[in-house]
Amino acid sequence: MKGAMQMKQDSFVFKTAIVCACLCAMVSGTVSAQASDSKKQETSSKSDLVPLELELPKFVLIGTEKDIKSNNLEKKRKGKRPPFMVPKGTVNLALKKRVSGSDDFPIIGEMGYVTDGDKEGTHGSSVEFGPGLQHVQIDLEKTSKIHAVVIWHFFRNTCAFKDVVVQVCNDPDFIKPTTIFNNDHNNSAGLGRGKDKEYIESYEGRIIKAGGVEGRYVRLYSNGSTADDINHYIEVEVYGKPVPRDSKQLALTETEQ
Ligand SMILES: [Ca+2]
Ligand SMILES: [Ca+2]
Repeated sequence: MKGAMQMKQDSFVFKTAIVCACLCAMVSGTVSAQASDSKKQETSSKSDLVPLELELPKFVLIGTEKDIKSNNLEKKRKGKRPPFMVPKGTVNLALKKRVSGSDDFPIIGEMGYVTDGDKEGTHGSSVEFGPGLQHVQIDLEKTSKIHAVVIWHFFRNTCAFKDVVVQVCNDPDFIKPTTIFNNDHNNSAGLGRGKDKEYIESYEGRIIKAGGVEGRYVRLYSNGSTADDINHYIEVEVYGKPVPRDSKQLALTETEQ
């Protein structure tokens, strides 16, 4: 009788062990499948990235390169600019789009120069706004997922612009903007203290990382440069993709591509 009881207990222990082993295998299988899926997603999202291709204007520098004195200037880059990766299909959404700003009457040039596609550093290619904090604002016309903003302020002589703040917002009044760049280290512009560095202007333009932030409007501030008090803009490009609002718009976007 005692032997039969022992056998019954042994059999129960054995069955329990099998059930546990099966459950463990299932859980482990699920976990490894999830890990594999996430690895696949990571690999596929990385393979969807391509280097941002920019059409650069001709190099131009009037006079000689000068030393700039600023306690917030970044170190000079050595070698070529590393590739900036963006998702495939990313385009310049700012081209020919409407520009407004803090000063409707520029000293030289017109608002439209900011997005007219002319990036050359030749005389007459930049729009110039007066002293003090000024901004320009580009209306992309649709809420867009933005990956990079590229700025050419002025590169005919060596200079770095002050209080450069770049923001993205879905509201034209920028009530709750997302700031993607801010080199106003002492908050003189009153938009918050920025951690980014001032940089020397170049014909290569400055690529600002936007990280896929969504918005329809892009606003760029500046407050003169190390050369003078004028706020120059040669061109601004905004790289991204419109955000499809519904399947109809998605289909339309795909057809357009
Ligand atoms: Ca232009
Ligand atoms: Ca400042």
